[in-house]
Amino acid sequence: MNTPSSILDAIPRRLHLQPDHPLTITRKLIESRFPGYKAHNDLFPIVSTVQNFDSLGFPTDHVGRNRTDTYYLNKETVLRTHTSAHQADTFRANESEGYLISADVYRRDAIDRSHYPAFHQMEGARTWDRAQAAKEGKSLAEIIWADVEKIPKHNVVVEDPNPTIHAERNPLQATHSAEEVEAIAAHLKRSLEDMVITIFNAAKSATGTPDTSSEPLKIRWVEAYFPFTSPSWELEVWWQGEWLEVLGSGIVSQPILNNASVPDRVGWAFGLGLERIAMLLYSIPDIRLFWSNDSRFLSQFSEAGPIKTFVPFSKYPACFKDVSFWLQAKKSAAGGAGAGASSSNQPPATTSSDSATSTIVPPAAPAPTTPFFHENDVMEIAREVCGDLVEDVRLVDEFEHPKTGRKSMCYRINYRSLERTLTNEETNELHERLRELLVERLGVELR
Ligand code: FA5
Ligand code: MG
Repeated sequence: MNTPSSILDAIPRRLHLQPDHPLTITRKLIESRFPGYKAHNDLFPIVSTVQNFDSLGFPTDHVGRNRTDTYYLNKETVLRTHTSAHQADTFRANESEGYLISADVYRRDAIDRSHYPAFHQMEGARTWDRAQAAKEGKSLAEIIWADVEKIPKHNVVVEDPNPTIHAERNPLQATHSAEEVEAIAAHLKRSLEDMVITIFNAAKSATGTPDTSSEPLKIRWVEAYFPFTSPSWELEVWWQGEWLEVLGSGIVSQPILNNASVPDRVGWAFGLGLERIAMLLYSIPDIRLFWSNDSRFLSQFSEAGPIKTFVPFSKYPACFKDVSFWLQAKKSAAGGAGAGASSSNQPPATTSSDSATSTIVPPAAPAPTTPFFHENDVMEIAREVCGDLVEDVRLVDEFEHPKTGRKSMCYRINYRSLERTLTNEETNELHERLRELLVERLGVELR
């Protein structure tokens, strides 16, 4: 069990179901772009490691399974780290050609304006039946292309420089033809582009400014990797001067469908961050706001009225403090995971690589004598000490002593409340407590 009470307290909140909450409004707006897809919004967040990992083909040594990344309740039970945990069961139920699953998910993760340890995802999937196509005397690709035509067209230029299939980086599955995958990919991409463009247009009309004054929408598809799709892609949106990853997606691994007793079905799936989309829709600047009970936040959203851009109540001053420490002992050749087991196939200049499920290369297992250090443990301690008073934690310096081989890290903690001005005394106290806990829990030596 590595799940703190602050995380357990988030479980009953069910923000995506709260009337007039921005996540509810965002969810409903997205759902409206997927007519005929069966929506599941009430699936229980505690799942087995089989559901969260094994059913999706995660290798046994995948970093996503680590206690540094996932909240465990016991050895075989976790807080779901993604809505994909329900893929196998939902495919098995076989109730509809398309489905959507919106739910709270939990991860030990970075701390910044677009990352929170409890957040919400929406999963979507659409499959077609090979046997049905054969009965109709048509090819599967033909049927899918006809469905592609039913998705609203748009004229936004989308950056998509890579081929749909790439033999090494983004391979075709053995049982699929290139023709089928081109059709499924077109259906997936056009569906999701339509969704993002709908959100963007709603956001644009929400500001009340004429078209010419707002920035044009910039979106791009990048290659990705997931154990449960191939080929795979992520969709990124240009947001506040950076590429923001909003979703991962791909062609569903056929073994998942086979194991779910629907071997004739072929299709796509995606998983998006609901907060990320809501931030685009309302211009919400910080992910912590979604959890706020402050009426200055909540009163700004209504399901009945038109969408209106969020007006920040005054921005309170930030205060940053650094903490530097030596890692416990001499670094051995095996090294441990080090800071941020991030995926290696991300393009540069993305706000964040949301890699908990997509990391390809597991880090070398730490040698038994090497103390294990993972950045997420620093994040977790910062959350525990500061709650929502910490805005951002980032590594600002890292070096290895040339003689001793000891490693030193320096993290910058940015303190800011969303609701009031913090006093110096208060931040000093928080920072002092943070320093103490780093020593106590991680055995580091402060510098
Ligand atoms: C996944 O979770 C995959 N299950 C998505 C998927 C589904 C791929 C189906 C293929 C098929 P990823 O770890 O990248 O992928 O997370 C998906 C999205 O969740 C991200 O793009 C991002 O929008 C959001 N997200 C990830 N981590 C956080 C976080 N800590 N806080 C807020 N949003 C996050
Ligand atoms: Mg990702």
